[in-house]
Amino acid sequence: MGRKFFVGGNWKCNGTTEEVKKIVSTLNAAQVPSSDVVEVVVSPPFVFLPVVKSELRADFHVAAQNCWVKKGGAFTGEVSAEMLANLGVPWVILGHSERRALLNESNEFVGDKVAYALSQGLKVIACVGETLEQREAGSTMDVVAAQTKAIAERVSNWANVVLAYEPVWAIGTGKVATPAQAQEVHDGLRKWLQANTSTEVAASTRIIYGGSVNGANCKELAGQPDVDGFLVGGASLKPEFIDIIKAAE
Ligand code: G2H
Repeated sequence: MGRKFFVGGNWKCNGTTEEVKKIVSTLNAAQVPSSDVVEVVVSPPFVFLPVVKSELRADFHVAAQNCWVKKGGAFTGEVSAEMLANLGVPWVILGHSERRALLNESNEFVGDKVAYALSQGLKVIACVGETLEQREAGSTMDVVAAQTKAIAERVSNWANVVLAYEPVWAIGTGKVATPAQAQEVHDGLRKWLQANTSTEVAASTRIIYGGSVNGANCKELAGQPDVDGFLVGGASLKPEFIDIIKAAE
């Protein structure tokens, strides 16, 4: 089964209204492959979701960068999956390593969030990835498998899940994984899905790479058989994001 290339732009905690509008107008003017070839999703901070959603071209979509783990209520400062669905936000990024590390989000908590967001009709970009210490200790596959297992134990339908492999040592560091390093883990994740979910899920689930992807390194990474797209941070705030979208071709 063909997996449509997926390019996500994670704007993280950046931007003013003016800056956000400027990025949107650059995206709107860009000549990119058709939505039959590439799925493009940008993820502004919560407060900018409505303006980006209303001004962004119709063939690109938006994602939130997080949502609460269960139904909304007395959870000060949180944003619920129901609210995102109500706003017509189709996607949410969950389990980003910055949240796992800085906000102590455990594998189980991330798994619960993924399951709840899916139950509310959202599509999920679920992030996994090892630290440098874990890589050097030879435990990369064990780490990403445990992170994926916590999701798989709570989710039976993977149709609305994109798995993002983001090695922590490559995030925002300019130190991108080599194409071979990315392919090795993506292949390992697909084999894990094959063994622990189903042949169909393993064949159809997009596994995208994130961590210092830019206009110069995207093409070679995109050429790897199990790299089905990217989750882009820093470069998604710049015009070179267009070049990364074009790596789908
Ligand atoms: C990884 C990535 C986007 P960057 O966090 O999710 O960020 O491309 O800046 O490394």
